[in-house]
Amino acid sequence: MSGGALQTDFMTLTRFVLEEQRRFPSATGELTQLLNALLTAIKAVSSAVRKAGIAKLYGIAGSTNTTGDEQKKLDVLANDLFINSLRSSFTTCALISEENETLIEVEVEQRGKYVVAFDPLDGSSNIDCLVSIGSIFGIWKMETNAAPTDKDVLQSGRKMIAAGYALYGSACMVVLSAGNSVNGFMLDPAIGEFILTERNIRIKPRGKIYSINEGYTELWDEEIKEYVNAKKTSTEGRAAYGSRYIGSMVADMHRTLVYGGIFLYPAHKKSPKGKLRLFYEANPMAYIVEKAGGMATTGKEAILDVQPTNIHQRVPVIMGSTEDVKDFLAVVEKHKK
Ligand code: P6P
Repeated sequence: MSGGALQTDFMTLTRFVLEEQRRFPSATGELTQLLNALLTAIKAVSSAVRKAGIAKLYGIAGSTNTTGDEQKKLDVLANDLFINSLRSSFTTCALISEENETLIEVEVEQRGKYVVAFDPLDGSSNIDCLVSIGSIFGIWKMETNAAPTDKDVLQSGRKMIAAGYALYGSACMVVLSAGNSVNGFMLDPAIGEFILTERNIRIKPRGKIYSINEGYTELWDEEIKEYVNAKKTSTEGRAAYGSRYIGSMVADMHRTLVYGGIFLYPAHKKSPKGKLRLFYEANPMAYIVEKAGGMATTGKEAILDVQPTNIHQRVPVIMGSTEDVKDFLAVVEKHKK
């Protein structure tokens, strides 16, 4: 039929995950149930973000979170949406949120086997000026649905069974991997479903864009200065890289996934461990990048191999196209000598 005819056979995110999960005999459908709960929260956040100006949801909530960031009204709203949706899905036993100091336990009668770490609204400093923001999530599966202790949840990103993010930009898109390929699903507001639009996303082996906040240049270690200068300098047969920095990790990382290149939020003199959080920013993004064929490192080890010591710990983040990350690691190696 001609273009524009009504679709009658949508590949929705739910259907895609169901079909993918059925390849695992042990699959119980619980992960699909969990992801549906996540999608409900994401749709509600997307709706709130789009009408924030009208609903007077801009501005600060008058409180601060674990990071010490002033919480925006939308931060608090998004956090409540994620917690309530996940708790009532009967699939989770504990939640880790950027907005909550301590581990969020799920009541025994609602408990399942999954632990979800999430940043409900990442990049909230950009909310009031309409720059793209996002939600980030990582999912681990416990052996039992007993109430996990902090120690139980302190698992490396290598143990995640799924991860992804939602981008609230010119459209609302969810990028997800449930252990195999990375796929992009665009929200069709007309039917409230996430439709598969980018199958098997692969990151280019080398890009042409570097992404870092150059306002911190004087605070950087020497290897970062040397690496960034090298990206700014054309060499035989290779033009200087372009610079792009949005200040919302989800937006900067989605561009890096789609166009290739490298995103860096390194440690610096004022943030000796880096700024970004391991559980709900670095790990999920590293999972997606690695599943899409890229690399994600702290500069010392793969981000997914970091053995966590607390649920809000920070790590340096360098991730993106493999060749660009390998260039960085070569500079680090050189500085060791
Ligand atoms: P800076 C947003 O606050 C965030 O957590 C990430 O989304 C983003 O990559 C980073 O911080 C931006 O930090 O110091 O460059 O403003």
